[in-house]
Amino acid sequence: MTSAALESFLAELERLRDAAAASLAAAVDAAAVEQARIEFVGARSGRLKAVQKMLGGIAAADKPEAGKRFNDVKAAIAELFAAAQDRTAAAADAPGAVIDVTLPGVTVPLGHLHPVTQTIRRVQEIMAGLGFESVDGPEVEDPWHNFEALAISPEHPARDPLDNFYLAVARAADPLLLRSQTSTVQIRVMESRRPPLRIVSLGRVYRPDTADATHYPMFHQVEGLLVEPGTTMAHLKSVLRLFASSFLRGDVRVRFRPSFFPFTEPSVEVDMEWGGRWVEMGGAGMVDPAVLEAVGYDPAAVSGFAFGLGVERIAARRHGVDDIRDFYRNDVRFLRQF
Ligand code: FA5
Repeated sequence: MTSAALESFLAELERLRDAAAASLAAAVDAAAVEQARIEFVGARSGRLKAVQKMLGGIAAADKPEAGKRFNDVKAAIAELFAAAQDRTAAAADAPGAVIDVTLPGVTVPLGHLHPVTQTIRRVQEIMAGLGFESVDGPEVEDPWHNFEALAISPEHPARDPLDNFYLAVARAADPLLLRSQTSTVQIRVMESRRPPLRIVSLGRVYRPDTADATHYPMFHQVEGLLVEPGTTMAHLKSVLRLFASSFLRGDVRVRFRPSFFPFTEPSVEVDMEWGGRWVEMGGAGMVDPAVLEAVGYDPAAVSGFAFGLGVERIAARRHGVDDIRDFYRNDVRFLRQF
């Protein structure tokens, strides 16, 4: 059992340590630190010395414990002193010091926007010039906006759980998923507005694709939608060609190849020629009348076009990057180049 003498010795040690810490924390200059030094660790009448004297009254069996605790507190106080001395010395340097304005400054390294973000902003800027307003949509979607309103039927393979990130938190009767395409935003905008419409939406989409030079499981798309009376494929091609020429800086040719998307009719794959090579950039087509009906528009009165391009793909094309995984490796030597 701990003896009463040891207990009061340890309590005294603790009080001493706390008092020294408080006193040093309050010391604003070297003189105050020196005063605290004399009070606590002064060789003749310091408080530490007084506590040390109490050691004599401690039973022999308790001595090792008492001695160890004494040394610990002594070391802790010494550390507090060193820190307070450094602090007050640094402060002393500051206010009175003469500032030499001719010394070279310290350069603060500045970062910049990620190339994918730069691409998104550039696309928004170009499309704004063509009258397209930029809008956002949620990344967590319901099957209505990701599939049904886009005429993707329940048995369509695009809905397969192996091709989508369904969320485990959702209820079976009420599933949710990370959107697999930005075409969801077409529906959200058409549900809440009346034509005429010209919007672009740029954002993240998710697919369980294996990463390779042209695929990543999280990537970005640019969705474009125009709904106005009398819209034709010629308008679609002109807009894409104007966009491509501005974005890739040159007279870029655009080619359509017949394709299929459940929500456009006719549907095309969009290729762009750049540096003598044709590259697939995305899909497009005339908004299917079934989609116009699903959002309450009259397909007899309005028509529209839509397109969806891969942001990483167009960024890679623009900058001569041949592996889109480089955008996400976080290697600053690569990112610094943009
Ligand atoms: C679509 O996603 C359609 N929503 C496009 C569309 C919009 C068609 C409007 C008609 C009207 P697709 O699955 O082909 O289509 O993807 C479009 C583009 O996204 C591709 O051409 C490619 O550039 C890019 N892309 C697709 N998967 C990946 C991936 N895993 N990583 C990076 N980019 C991808």
